[in-house]
Amino acid sequence: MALERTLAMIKPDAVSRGDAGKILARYEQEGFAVLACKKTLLSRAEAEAFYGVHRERPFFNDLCDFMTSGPIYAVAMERDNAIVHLREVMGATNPAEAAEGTIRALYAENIERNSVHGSDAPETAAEELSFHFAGRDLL
Ligand code: FUP
Repeated sequence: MALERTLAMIKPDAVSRGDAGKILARYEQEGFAVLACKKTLLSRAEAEAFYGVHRERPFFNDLCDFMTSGPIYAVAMERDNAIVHLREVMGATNPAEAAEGTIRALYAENIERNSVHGSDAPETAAEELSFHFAGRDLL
């Protein structure tokens, strides 16, 4: 399987608890190479744009409040089968349904404060990587 790139975010709940390093270490253990990593605070407009696909959903406003409540880590990563593998390591959106040992089972507080994001398909991975990083940043 060819190398693939994906975009991870470590969300404000995990960053504020001091869990970002542990989550990054897990990604490295899983064979991901970190191409770029930055700590950043999303503006309201950036959060709304990033989650634009969910604009009509009832949780959209709360989600944008949460995602702008503190710094996040945006992480560009590379691995064989990166997109699917990251989603497996993350676990289900709702931590109550996340498999044992997944990041959301280990760290997430609830379906909103669920610690991590990972791109869900090649098209979104490309969009989300370029949302956070210029091509020259990916080393
Ligand atoms: P995921 O791809 O697992 O991050 O999940 P979704 O794209 O379905 O949802 C994006 C984010 O919206 C989730 F990470 C958290 C938030 N969300 C809620 O707060 N409530 C919901 O019922 C569903 C999603």
